[in-house]
Amino acid sequence: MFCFSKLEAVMVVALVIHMIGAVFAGSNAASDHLALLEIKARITHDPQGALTSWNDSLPFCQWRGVTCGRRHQRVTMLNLTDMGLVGSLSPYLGNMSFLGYITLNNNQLHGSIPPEIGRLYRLQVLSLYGNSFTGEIPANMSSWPKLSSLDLGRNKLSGKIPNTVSSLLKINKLSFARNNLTGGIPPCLGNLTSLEVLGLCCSQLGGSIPNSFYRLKNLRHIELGENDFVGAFPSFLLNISMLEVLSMPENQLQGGLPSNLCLSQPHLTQIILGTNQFNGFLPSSISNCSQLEILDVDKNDFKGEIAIDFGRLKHLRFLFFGANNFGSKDLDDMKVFHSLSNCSKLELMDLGHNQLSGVIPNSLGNFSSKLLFLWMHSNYISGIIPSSIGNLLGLTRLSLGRNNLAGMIPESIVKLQNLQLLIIYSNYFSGVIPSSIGNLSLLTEVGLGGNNLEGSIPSTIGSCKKLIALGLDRNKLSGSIPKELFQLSSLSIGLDLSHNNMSGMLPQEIGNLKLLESLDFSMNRFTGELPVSLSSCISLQNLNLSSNFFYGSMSESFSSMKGLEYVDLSRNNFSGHIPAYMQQIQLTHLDLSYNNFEGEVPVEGVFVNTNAISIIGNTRLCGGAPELHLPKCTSTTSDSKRRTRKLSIRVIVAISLCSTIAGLGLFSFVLFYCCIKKKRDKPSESRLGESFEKISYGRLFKATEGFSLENLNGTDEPLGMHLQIVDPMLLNEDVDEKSLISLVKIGVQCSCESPQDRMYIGTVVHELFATTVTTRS
Ligand SMILES: *[C@@H]1O[C@H](CO)[C@@H](O)[C@H](O)[C@H]1NC(C)=O
Ligand SMILES: *[C@@H]1O[C@H](CO)[C@@H](O)[C@H](O)[C@H]1NC(C)=O
Ligand SMILES: *[C@@H]1O[C@H](CO)[C@@H](O)[C@H](O)[C@H]1NC(C)=O
Ligand SMILES: *[C@@H]1O[C@H](CO)[C@@H](O)[C@H](O)[C@H]1NC(C)=O
Ligand SMILES: *[C@@H]1O[C@H](CO)[C@@H](O)[C@H](O)[C@H]1NC(C)=O
Ligand SMILES: *[C@@H]1O[C@H](CO)[C@@H](O)[C@H](O)[C@H]1NC(C)=O
Ligand SMILES: *[C@@H]1O[C@H](CO)[C@@H](O)[C@H](O)[C@H]1NC(C)=O
Ligand SMILES: *[C@@H]1O[C@H](CO)[C@@H](O)[C@H](O)[C@H]1NC(C)=O
Ligand SMILES: *[C@@H]1O[C@H](CO)[C@@H](O)[C@H](O)[C@H]1NC(C)=O
Ligand SMILES: *[C@@H]1O[C@H](CO)[C@@H](O)[C@H](O)[C@H]1NC(C)=O
Ligand SMILES: *[C@@H]1O[C@H](CO)[C@@H](O)[C@H](O)[C@H]1NC(C)=O
Ligand SMILES: *[C@H]1O[C@@H](CO)[C@H](O)[C@@H](O)[C@@H]1NC(C)=O
Repeated sequence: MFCFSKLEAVMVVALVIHMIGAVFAGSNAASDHLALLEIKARITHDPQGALTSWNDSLPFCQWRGVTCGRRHQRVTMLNLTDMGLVGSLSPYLGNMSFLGYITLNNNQLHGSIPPEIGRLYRLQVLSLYGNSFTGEIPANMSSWPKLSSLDLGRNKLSGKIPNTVSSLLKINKLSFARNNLTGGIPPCLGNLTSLEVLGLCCSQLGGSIPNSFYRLKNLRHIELGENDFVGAFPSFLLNISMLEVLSMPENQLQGGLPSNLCLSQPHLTQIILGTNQFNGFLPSSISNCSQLEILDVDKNDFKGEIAIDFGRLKHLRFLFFGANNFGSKDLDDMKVFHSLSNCSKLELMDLGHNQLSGVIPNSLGNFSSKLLFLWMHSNYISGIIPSSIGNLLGLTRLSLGRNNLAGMIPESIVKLQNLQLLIIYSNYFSGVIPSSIGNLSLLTEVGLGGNNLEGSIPSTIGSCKKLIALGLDRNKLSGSIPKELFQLSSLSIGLDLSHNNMSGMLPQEIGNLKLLESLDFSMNRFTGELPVSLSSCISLQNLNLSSNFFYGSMSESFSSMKGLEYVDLSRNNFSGHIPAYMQQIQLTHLDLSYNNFEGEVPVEGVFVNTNAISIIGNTRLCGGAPELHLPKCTSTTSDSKRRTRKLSIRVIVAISLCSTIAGLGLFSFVLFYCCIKKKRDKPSESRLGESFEKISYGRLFKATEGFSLENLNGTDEPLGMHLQIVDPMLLNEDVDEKSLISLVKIGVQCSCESPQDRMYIGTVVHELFATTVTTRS
């Protein structure tokens, strides 16, 4: 018989607990020491020397990033955040049984998360954000009864979210954002009733948002964007009164929004529902979200009057209503501006691509001077631009294209000294282009096409030294092109003067446009021979000179424009032979019709594809591909000799001219091979009008290949390889490359938990690049 006294019993129990503890974790100070050494051994690269202190000259409790408990020499905290460590994570980590906090954020740890970590039953915080862990989320979490924060965001984890996550009953913050997870949200997540922050954005989870979430009464942030979720707006969210951030953009959610949204959610600061399939009216109850800073419903199918009383949303900073069907033909939709005049913090406003009508009220000028972007293109707005627009001193981007606006371009825009983008194409503006446009020295993109503007182009335009795109097409402009325009060597995306009534000859200065990709002077009354200096426009991809009175033959030196893809010289009086170098250029379209070209049509290159070329209306051509059905060439030897002589004279003229223009030829070739090999998007009108694009973090993330710092810090690869930027100037200038790096670093710091960052990055990208960032193809 065993018979213990009370004291003995207590001692035995204590001993057993001690033994179990020791056996279970294999644990003592020595094993912690060993585990740390094993962790260090798996680090293959330590750029900051963060682990040099991990050596025998110091007790391990004093090693950098290691914290021990006061009473015992056991590791309680391991914090190796932002150290750039490369390597994998040792399973020995699971032996440090006193660990309460593990934060290894923003390193480059790869491989799987060792399941042994599941043994750390004292764990309260586990944060592995911003690494490259692969494999699945470790499933055995049931031994983490104290875990309050689990962040595995921005890794490369795949597979499903394990059901065992529902055993984390104390959890406040849970993020698996920015991984490659699939298989939907497990409904048992609804059992985590302590949850305050839930980040699941930017994976491929799919499925619907589980109803069990109605139990998450303590939620403050819920971020479910970019996951292909389907279904209706989750109505249980209306019962979560502490909610501050509601973010579900870029899914396939549909149906209407509940009419009582916001009524019991006084703390909401962000409602982000952009790029879904929501429809119906936007509930006016949103007026009750008086703390709102971000309201993003763009790219949905909302309709009708914007019946929100913005006067009560005094903290509003970003308002994104673009690409919906807002508007009511009868009501004056522009009265929304009256109620917006109290929003003194408003920075970005996008109402573009809707059905809004009405007249912009004079109270526009009472708007926040913080307003940076005013985007209202593609609506039915009529009337004039009130001159009070000159009060919006902060404005950098103004897009009113594709509306029914009329009257003169107000002189008061001269006050908008920060303006970079002025897009008002496809309206009914009349009068002259104000010469004060030259005072807006920061302008990068100007789109005035498709109006009734008349008079000549003011020579002051030459003061807009940062201009990269200028569209003055489809107006009634006359006179010749001011020489100052051709001093703008910044022009890169496009110069479009087509469909006007402009005249005169093209000056030699056109050769300054070395970065220009698209030049369209078609449908005017230009005349003369093409200046040989055109051959310096080596970035040209798109050249349209059709329907003018140009004459003369094609200079041999134009063969330097090797980037040409689309060439239209039709309906002029060009003569001479079709130059053979056109066979060598990778043209996709060549229109030489209705000119006076003569002689043999080449048979290689673009001339093989008779669908890509047009040569009709040139009566003296012969030969070419059989499909052209041209007469056989009967050229005599003397004829062809004469031809070569003529050509060689031209070549000599071209060469000597070239060398007088400061040896441009060689320079051109260098530039060509440095810059032009990078493939860029084709320029188009839409580029001008819609270059404001909110770039989601996800897209930027993909574009930068996960902001991969290892590549960005290295000097061997140019940045252009990671981010394809449509503005070539930026690729040529160190300053902007630096800005890009800092941008990308902001991106690295920014976590999914902050959609402001998502917006902010979109804005910054936009501010920096003026154009769009596209994913590398
Ligand atoms: C060991 O760590 C100490 C303290 O950081 C450091 O001064 C010393 O250089 C380290 N020794 C080695 C061999 O890395
Ligand atoms: C972890 O280290 C980082 C950087 O050294 C520091 O900013 C952060 O506050 C630390 N975290 C904890 C919980 O001590
Ligand atoms: C978790 O899994 C690992 C490996 O399978 C195992 O070593 C560990 O004991 C498990 N932990 C728990 C609490 O089940
Ligand atoms: C994500 O997972 C899918 C399969 O589930 C795979 O095809 C894809 O390559 C993964 N993407 C990344 C970026 O790991
Ligand atoms: C979640 O809680 C419900 C009861 O609310 C229970 O039936 C269910 O088993 C729980 N699920 C998990 C995975 O724990
Ligand atoms: C919201 O809460 C009320 C009462 O608290 C309840 O009647 C209602 O069903 C809840 N709605 C949802 C969608 O959970
Ligand atoms: C705002 O909430 C109050 C009650 O708190 C309600 O009477 C009012 O109608 C709401 N406003 C809107 C526009 O829904
Ligand atoms: C602006 O706010 C004031 C009080 O702060 C309020 O009286 C006024 O009605 C508001 N204006 C608009 C247009 O809502
Ligand atoms: C603009 O604000 C001024 C005072 O700040 C006010 O007098 C004027 O009526 C406002 N204009 C409009 C059109 O609201
Ligand atoms: C525009 O610039 C010119 C020359 O720089 C200057 O004389 C003129 O006053 C400016 N106009 C305005 C309205 O600022
Ligand atoms: C175009 O300009 C010419 C003079 O250069 C003028 O005779 C003609 O009327 C103009 N055409 C139009 C449509 O304005
Ligand atoms: C704990 O870690 C495992 C690997 O996960 C090792 O195999 C064990 O030897 C180690 N135990 C001790 C006491 O260090």
